[in-house]
Parts: sequence; C-alpha cells; structure tokens
Amino acid sequence: MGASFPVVLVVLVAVLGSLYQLVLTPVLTISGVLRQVDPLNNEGCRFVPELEGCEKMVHLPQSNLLYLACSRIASRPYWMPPSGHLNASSKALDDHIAMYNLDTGKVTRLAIESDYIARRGLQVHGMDVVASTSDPTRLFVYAVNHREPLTGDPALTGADSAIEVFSTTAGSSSMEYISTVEDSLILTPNDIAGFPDGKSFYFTNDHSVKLGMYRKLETFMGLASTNVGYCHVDHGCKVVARNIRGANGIAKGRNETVFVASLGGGIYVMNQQADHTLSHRDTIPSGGLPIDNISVDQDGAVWAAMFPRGIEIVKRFADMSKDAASSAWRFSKNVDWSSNQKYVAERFFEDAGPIAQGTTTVVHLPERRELYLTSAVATHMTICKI
Ligand SMILES: *[C@@H]1O[C@H](CO)[C@@H](O)[C@H](O)[C@H]1NC(C)=O
Ligand SMILES: *[C@@H]1O[C@H](CO)[C@@H](O)[C@H](O)[C@H]1NC(C)=O
Ligand SMILES: CC(=O)N[C@H]1CO[C@H](CO)[C@@H](O)[C@@H]1O
Repeated sequence: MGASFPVVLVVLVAVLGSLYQLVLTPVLTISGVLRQVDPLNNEGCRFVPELEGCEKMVHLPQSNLLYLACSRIASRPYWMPPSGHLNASSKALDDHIAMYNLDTGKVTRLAIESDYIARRGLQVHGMDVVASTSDPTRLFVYAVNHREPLTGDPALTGADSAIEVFSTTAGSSSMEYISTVEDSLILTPNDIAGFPDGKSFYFTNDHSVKLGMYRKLETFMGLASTNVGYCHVDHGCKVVARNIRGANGIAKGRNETVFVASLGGGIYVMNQQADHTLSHRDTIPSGGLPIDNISVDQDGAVWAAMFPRGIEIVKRFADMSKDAASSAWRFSKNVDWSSNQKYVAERFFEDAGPIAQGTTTVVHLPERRELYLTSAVATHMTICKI
C-alpha cells in the first residue's frame, strides 16, 4: 500500500519529463521564444515594393530572371490554407506569377488567358520554374493553387488544392495554361520541384490532414507524419517518401539529389530512384531551428530561410503590423579535413523585421554577391549585398 504513492510520483515525473521532451522542447525551439535576434548584413539593402507577399522565388539558371509567386498580404489573415486561414470571402483576387529582371529591376506580372483559371482562381504558394529539355527557350511553371472548394464551407472541408502547370518562354510577359493535376494525395501541398518534361513533379504535403487539432499537434510536436509525392500528368500520383517531420520546401540538387526542408528542423538529403521514389541518404542538422523554403545555388550549396523566432511569423500572418525576424543560412559539405563535421552551416543574414519581414525564401546569386529575400508576409522583396 505504502509503496503506491512514490510509484505514482515516479510515473508522474516520468510522464512530465517525457512531456517536456516531446512537447515543450520542440515547441520552444520552433517558436524561438528563447532566441535573440542578432542582425547581420542587413545594412545597405534595397527594396522592390512591387513584389509584395511573394511566398516563393526561383532563379532561372544562367539567366537574369527571377520568377516569384505573389499575393496581397492584406488577404493572408483570411485565405491562407497552409496556416489554417480559411475565410474565402476575403481571398486575394490578383495572385500572380511575377518576373523580376535582375539587370533592369523591371517587374512584370505574367498574364494568363485561361477560362479555367478565371473560373477557379489562382491562390499561389509553392512553385518551380524549369527549362524544357527538348526546347531550352521554353519554360514550365509548376504552381500550387489553393483553390476555394466549389461547394461547401472551406472552414469545414479545407481548401481544394491542386497543382497547375503553365508554359512560357524566358522573358515573356504571359504564360499559357497547360494542365491541372488533382489527386487525393495532393492533400496539403506546399512546395514543388518540377521535371523538364512539363508533365511531372515532386511535391511536399506539409500536413497529414487538412483540418483539425491533429494538424496543429503534428507541427508543434515535430511528428514524422508528412510526406513527399510524385505526380505524372498521364500516370497519376504516388507517395515517394513518408515519415517526414513537417515537410516544407523541396529543391533538386546535383546528381539525382533531392533536398526536403523540415519545419521540425534539418534538411533531408534524398536520392532519386529509377521509379522516382526517394531514399533517405542523410540529414543536414539545423540546430533545431525550423527550416522553410530552400534553394540550391550554382555551387551546389543549399540556402535556407529560417525563422529565428518562429512565433513571430505566426503572429504576423494574423496581424501585418507585427514584425517577424528573418535569417538566411547556407549549408554545404565540409571540405576542411581538420574538422570531422560533415556539413557546415553558416549564417549570412539576420534581421529583426523591418528590413526583411518573415522571409520565406532566400536565393543567393554568387556572381552578383547578392541575397534576394521574399516572404508571404512581406510588403516588398529585399536585396542585400553580402
Ligand atoms: C470572413 O471575412 C469577412 C470579412 O471579409 C467577415 O465579415 C466574416 O465575418 C469572416 N467570416 C468568418 C467566419 O470569420
Ligand atoms: C556528380 O557526379 C559526377 C560524376 O559521377 C561527379 O564527378 C561529381 O563529383 C558529382 N557531384 C556531386 C556534387 O556529388
Ligand atoms: C513553398 C513555400 O513557400 N513553402 C513555405 C514557405 O514559407 C511559408 C511561411 O512559413 C510556408 O507557409 C510555406 O509553406
């Protein structure tokens, strides 16, 4: 009898201990409440105000063009399915793909002539732009479209997300709609890595369910519950990697390598197999910081936008008057033989908010010695010398 009390206590301590481990530690790291912002390279930056609310940006290799998926930040607190905002009555009506000329600074919104897009709308998020193998002047644009469902209340059904494929030529001011890929596996699509055939792509699902409590829980507890899918316009979709913690940005590297950024921390390094399944080769650690969208520069290094204080971006999605810090990191293979670390993580930029607001994508152009920072919640694109 007398023994039961301490046993209960021990069990309680054990439960609390693992709760701390499982719940509190990830929550503290993801929300970044304990981390100080340490400004770096945020002086001498310039702004491009025409590029508002651009979640994702892609540099077309060997060109002077950036392509961006942009929206209006005023609508983010209403329609932004990835962050659980599902009031379609105030969704932005002019989401678009923009083109930015690095030499002239000119911004062009790509026009789309399509009855389908006019009818279903375009609510952009992740995107990729890839040159065709058969005709390198032709570009394929793959874009996540968080469509409003045709019937029912989105707050009860979730968004009816799909992936749209467009075609354009480098420098053109319009793009042509080619196809829509809808599939039950395209559940909560986030980012895309497209193939040069205009017909197939990898995509990440950032959650395992569209709605409900479990959706919040899996992110904050860093559960390995999300996946990566592969679709071919003619053959449908399949899951090619499962058990990923908060799959987010996805980018192709050299030699059949695919990188998947994890909101739970770290970058998964995967190998593409002949059947397009991805085998997990390695994980690049990020010191527990959540990683958002990633890009690969011409030297093969991975650039990541990270939120030094993740809680701030959550707040900014709901209230654009709140600042959200940004940081940009480079992850590369270690070439220093005197160190036994496999990867090197280097911080290149950090700002508390006004200069780069909650950066979601960073692109590094080594030959220009410049960093380009954009965000779903920023009033402008930021360009900084490094
Ligand atoms: C959706 O947004 C509109 C404002 O655009 C507001 O009037 C309405 O109450 C909102 N609906 C819900 C369910 O919050
Ligand atoms: C890619 O493969 C080529 C040839 O197999 C090799 O020379 C090169 O070092 C590889 N590059 C990387 C980044 O692994
Ligand atoms: C493709 C893409 O933009 N992915 C993520 C980028 O960052 C925002 C902000 O956190 C995420 O919501 C996106 O899912």
